[in-house]
Amino acid sequence: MPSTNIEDFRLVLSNARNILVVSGAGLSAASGIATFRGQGGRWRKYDASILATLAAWHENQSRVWQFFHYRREEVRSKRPNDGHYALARMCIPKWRQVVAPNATVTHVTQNIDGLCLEALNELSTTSGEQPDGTVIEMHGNLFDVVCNAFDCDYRAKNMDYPICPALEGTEAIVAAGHVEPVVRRADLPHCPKCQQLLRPDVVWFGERPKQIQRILEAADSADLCLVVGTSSLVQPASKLPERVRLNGGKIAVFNLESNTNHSNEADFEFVGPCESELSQILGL
Ligand code: BJW
Ligand code: ZN
Repeated sequence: MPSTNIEDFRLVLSNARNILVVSGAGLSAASGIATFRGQGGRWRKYDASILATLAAWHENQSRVWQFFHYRREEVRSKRPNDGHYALARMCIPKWRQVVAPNATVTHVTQNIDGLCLEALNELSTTSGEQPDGTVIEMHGNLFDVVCNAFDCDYRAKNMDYPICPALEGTEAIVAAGHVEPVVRRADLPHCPKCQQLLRPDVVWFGERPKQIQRILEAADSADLCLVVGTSSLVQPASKLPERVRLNGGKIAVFNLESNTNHSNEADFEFVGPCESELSQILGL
């Protein structure tokens, strides 16, 4: 059985040399962003996980762009919560030194909402301290686009609202009970360099996660892994704690529910909303 003893956890934390944080949708739940596999994990009548595939993209680019347009609009008004800030403090020397003085921190998030980086940038600006920890968005970012053409290297941050005029209002049409609009390919976002279709720069099933080599290296050198708000059903993120454990490291799970994939192999398990648990248990 994993321990729930906060003092024992803090001792492990204070002695850690390399900390790997693996976070998922539960971290952003308190910011008002639906998790993938929980309630609200559907868009219109579609399962979000089914849409997160290359097959869905090839089948209906209009639908996938409408889905991303909707999520870009949803997320732009959302703010980081206390869970994001607690983890961001782990990446800023003046806070981390209090709880884990000798540790490096690599925060690998599966979330594409940008809130982990937003919290880190905000705390860095307000405290005037440079982060020394790293946040890696392994499944990409909602506001990044990449050219769909195999021979074009265009890739950019795109905060436009709407990303193209034809997507504006598509959600309202469906919400009003009308059939799903079909946006013509020519009216979807296009590459300014080669005029081919753009796609969201996110990682769908079957695709290679971003910065995977760096992530695996961080896992191999970690002696403590915090697994936060993820169902741990999706590889390779779900395999990272196991990697840490095989190297003799400890695992601490923070989740609203017990018995997630990693509960059995965890050394510590803190069941509850991570937006309050993290700051309390980390002491940040
Ligand atoms: C709270 C809380 C609160 C709620 N406080 N907790 C068989 C066939 C085909 C493929 C495979 C196969 N077997 C394995 C694969 C590989 C596949 C995979 O894992 N499939 C499984 C589903 C079977 N993986 C891939 O294809 C990945 N690529 C890959 O493996 O490449 C090969 C490779 C590996 C290594 C090196 C080189 C190459 C890519 C996976 C891409 C996943 N993409 C998505 C979509 C992103 C874009 C988009 O958003 O549209 O990423 S899917 C979706 O799931 C999204 C999420 O990041 C990801 C994980 O979900 P997450 O975060 O865990 O959310 P939930 O909803 O599942 O869980 C929420 C949790 O929070 C719950 O536990 C709650 O209890 C908790 N919670 N509120 C604390 N307040
Ligand atoms: Zn292009």
